[in-house]
Amino acid sequence: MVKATNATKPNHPIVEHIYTADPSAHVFEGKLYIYPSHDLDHDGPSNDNGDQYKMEDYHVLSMDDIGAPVVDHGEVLHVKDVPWATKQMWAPDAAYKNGKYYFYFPARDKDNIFRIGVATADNPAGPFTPEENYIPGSFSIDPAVLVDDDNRAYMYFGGLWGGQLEKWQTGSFVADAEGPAEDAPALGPIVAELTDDMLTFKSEPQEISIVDEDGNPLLAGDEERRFFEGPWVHKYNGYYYLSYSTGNTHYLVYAMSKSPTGPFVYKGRILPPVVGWTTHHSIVEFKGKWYLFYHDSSLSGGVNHKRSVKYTELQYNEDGTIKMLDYKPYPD
Ligand code: FUB
Repeated sequence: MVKATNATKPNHPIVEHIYTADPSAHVFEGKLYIYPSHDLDHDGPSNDNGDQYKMEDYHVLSMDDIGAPVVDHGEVLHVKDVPWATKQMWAPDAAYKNGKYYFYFPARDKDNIFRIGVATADNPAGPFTPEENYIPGSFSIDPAVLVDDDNRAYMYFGGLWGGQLEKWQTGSFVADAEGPAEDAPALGPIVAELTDDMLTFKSEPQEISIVDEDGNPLLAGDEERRFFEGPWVHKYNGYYYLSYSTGNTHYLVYAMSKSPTGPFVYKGRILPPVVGWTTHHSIVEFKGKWYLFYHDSSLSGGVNHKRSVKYTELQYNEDGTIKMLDYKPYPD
């Protein structure tokens, strides 16, 4: 199904015929492509493990220009077509390298453990053909891939609580592992360089350190600043910007580094809490302007697992820091 909506406006849902979340936006072939989660419209209960996020498939959306109608390219991958996956197709991302498009997605494997898979296509709208197995050595959720200017590619991933990051502190999955004590360094997101074929990790995944202006690691009890989920890395004026959600305190925040693997220095907030529990975003440059793609639950009247993708322009201060945005769930 290919469906076009009416023109879009900043801070309004970009589509209303399905619920969408976790938007990863990229410019491919001169257009904006958005790779979101596809939230199921169900009325089941919610819990802290995220069982309400029962997604089964992915759609790809595109816009010829900011404000143009959105094309829904239809279902591009379904869990039933992924040999290793069983459920919960959460926040995805896509990348382009060497003439091919790569779609990265987390899902639970047959042991109920979140892993990250990859699927490929010859064009950005898919459909995508999954690899037989998940990426060896992958774990947790929320993959985001940066193909750097030197053509090296890095995957950033990880998420606490339902995203299982706490359970991998020893390097293996420990089902009953808890997070660090409040006065211990917080868990950071994970980075792994991808192999040239973009299908496996070139190096052992490593934890990213996020520090304050004095170089001290953010602590696990610092819940308004520490990493929770949804890492995204973009580049601007020679700096790498790592932005992420603080989860249970509901902010989008960011940190900066001169290196793609950090350490990153915490800088501040990008977006205040939105309607709904989760907040998840991407940042993209298109035709000389910068945009934040994000989601909220305004269209569903606040149902956490029925979210809608929106976008708004993002601006920098002269020193390279990001101007914090206002948020209005129901703008004019
Ligand atoms: O969409 C399911 C999960 O909710 C994502 O993986 C998280 O980042 C949060 O947005």
